[in-house]
Amino acid sequence: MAKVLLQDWKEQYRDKKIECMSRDEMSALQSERLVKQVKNVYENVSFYRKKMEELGVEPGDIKGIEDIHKLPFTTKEDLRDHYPFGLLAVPREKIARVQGTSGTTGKLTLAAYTEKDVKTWGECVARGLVMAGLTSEDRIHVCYGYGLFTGGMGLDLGAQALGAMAIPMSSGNTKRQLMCMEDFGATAFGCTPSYAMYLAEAAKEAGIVDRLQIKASINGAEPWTDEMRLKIEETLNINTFDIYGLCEITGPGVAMDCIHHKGLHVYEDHFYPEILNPADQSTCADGETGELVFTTLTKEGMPLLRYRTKDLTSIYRDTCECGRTLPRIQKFTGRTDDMKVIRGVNVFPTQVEAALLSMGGQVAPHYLLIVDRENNLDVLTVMVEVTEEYFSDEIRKMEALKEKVGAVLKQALGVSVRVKLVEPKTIQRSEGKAKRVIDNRNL
Ligand code: DLL
Repeated sequence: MAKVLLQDWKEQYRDKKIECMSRDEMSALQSERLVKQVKNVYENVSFYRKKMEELGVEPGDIKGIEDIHKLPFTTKEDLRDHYPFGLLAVPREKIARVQGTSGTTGKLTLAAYTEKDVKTWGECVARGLVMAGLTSEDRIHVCYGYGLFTGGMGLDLGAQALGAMAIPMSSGNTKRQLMCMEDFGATAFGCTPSYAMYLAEAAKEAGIVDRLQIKASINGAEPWTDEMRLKIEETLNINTFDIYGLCEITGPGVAMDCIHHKGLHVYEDHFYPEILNPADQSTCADGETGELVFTTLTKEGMPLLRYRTKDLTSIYRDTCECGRTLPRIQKFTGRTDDMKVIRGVNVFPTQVEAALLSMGGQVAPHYLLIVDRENNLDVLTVMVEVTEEYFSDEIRKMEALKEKVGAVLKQALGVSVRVKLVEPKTIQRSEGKAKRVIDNRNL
């Protein structure tokens, strides 16, 4: 535990040439890579040849990155339709690794990587680890799950590329996690932010925070707010960093934020980002929220053109205070599919999180949204945990707190909610991605 203050931070770069490249040079590099990639998928992936033919586009029409809008989109449904290996651009024996993600229903989404893709993946994660101030001397405790999910393997590959020590804990068994963290002298850890919060609370409760040597945590795989970041940082006295990725593009290591926390730097030399209006797919201006769409510029195994992530964010391209010119996508507000429309109002779980954390410690950042339909009307119930400190048997006190939470949430969401206060530690903790919404409406 050794949080470094911004004024004492010494910025380091894994690949300064790329990370601080001028816009013109980056565009030239992206153009060269895109032209090559389009030719590759046209020749080797029948799905893309067909899609391009339907649009009347030939590889020769793509002369540079500015022509990207002429290319077809790819959706998760396309991946499902061609599951498991229908979108490969290389013979199957060239695939060195598959990873996946399990949706809540149906088949999983599978992604395939060649040996070179795996190397690029590790290199991109290592860029982020260096951004978090880590070096080959660090010991990185990985409590993302190992398996088809990319979290465990991704952080592990990054640690390997950096030459750091990887501690492959995988998820689960919090007591054992904390014991190993302490015994092995881990200096950094990676897991979902909800689990990081849980681990932090457990470490505090066990009275071991001072004995840990952790200085940074690398958290991602689900949306979280700045308020949650500050809470984890404060509890463990560390710096935390937001890491983003998806298995279709590469796992963690598509983007990560630096100490300035002004958005996540996208490794756009490999993954070209566009922000598009979800309604008509027109390009959003910088700073305007839309759907994040990626084209993989260097991927060999399963390259994707204009992949619709369904993640909502905005982008800024000015140079960051850390010196990087890599564009910054903002903390995610949610996904087009985890947004709930309650009586016509768009509601994201992260809005609830930010509002609860603004209440000065009366309630914990553990919550669950339950959506029902009663008499043809949407009803949103928010289950909220009261902290040990504020929990009371006095009904009057709890009623007053409930009213206060209701007012704060109504103000934040623009829609009234039913609040259900629950005792500390009653909302189920997740060791992976937290489930924040239950929608019973059968929409
Ligand atoms: O969640 C990869 C990952 C693992 C990222 C570990 C970071 C750390 P998937 O299982 O394919 O891959 O899920 C991808 O998770 O489209 C987002 O909706 C969400 N997501 C990932 N990182 C973040 C983040 C991994 N930092 C989906 N903030 C993505 C918000 C995130 N959402």
